[in-house]
Amino acid sequence: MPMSELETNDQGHVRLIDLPVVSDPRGDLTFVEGGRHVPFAIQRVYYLYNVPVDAERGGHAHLELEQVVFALSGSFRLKIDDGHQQSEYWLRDPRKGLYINRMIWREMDSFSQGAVCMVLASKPYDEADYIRDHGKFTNLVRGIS
Ligand code: T46
Repeated sequence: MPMSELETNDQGHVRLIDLPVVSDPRGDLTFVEGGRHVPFAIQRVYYLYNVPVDAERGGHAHLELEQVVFALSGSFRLKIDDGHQQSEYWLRDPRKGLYINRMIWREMDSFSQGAVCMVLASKPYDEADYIRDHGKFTNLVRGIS
């Protein structure tokens, strides 16, 4: 995949990313390289598992962080808000990730039993990068201080 298709630093941007898959009689293998399949150098990987089916996660935006979210196993819903429009994505294919740029509000729910969510992140963990108040997020996106 050419890098030019992946340069997405504009604010307010989500999109699905397809990863390669190598299949043979032993099963499927999918791989991901930072700067090639995702539009940033990967500095952190984390995963969510043992998530109760009625749990809600997320509920915040990031000032600078870019991420790509995958359902490695099972499925869940990602609700996206760019401050102007809302959309939702059901992730259930380990070859497909949702790229989430900075300044995007995200909420996650409807985890299936045994779902595993893996996230590739552009920066180390930093609580100061989180916006956890939806009103503050909307004001920032709309340029209201
Ligand atoms: C996001 C969604 C998809 C760490 O210490 N290091 C880490 O790298 C992360 C991600 C979290 N933490 C700590 C911070 C909290 O004390 O783990 C605790 C739970 O984190 P949080 O409530 O933010 O988890 P989620 O699932 O609501 O959100 C996470 C990410 O934080 C967030 O960036 O986009 O997954």
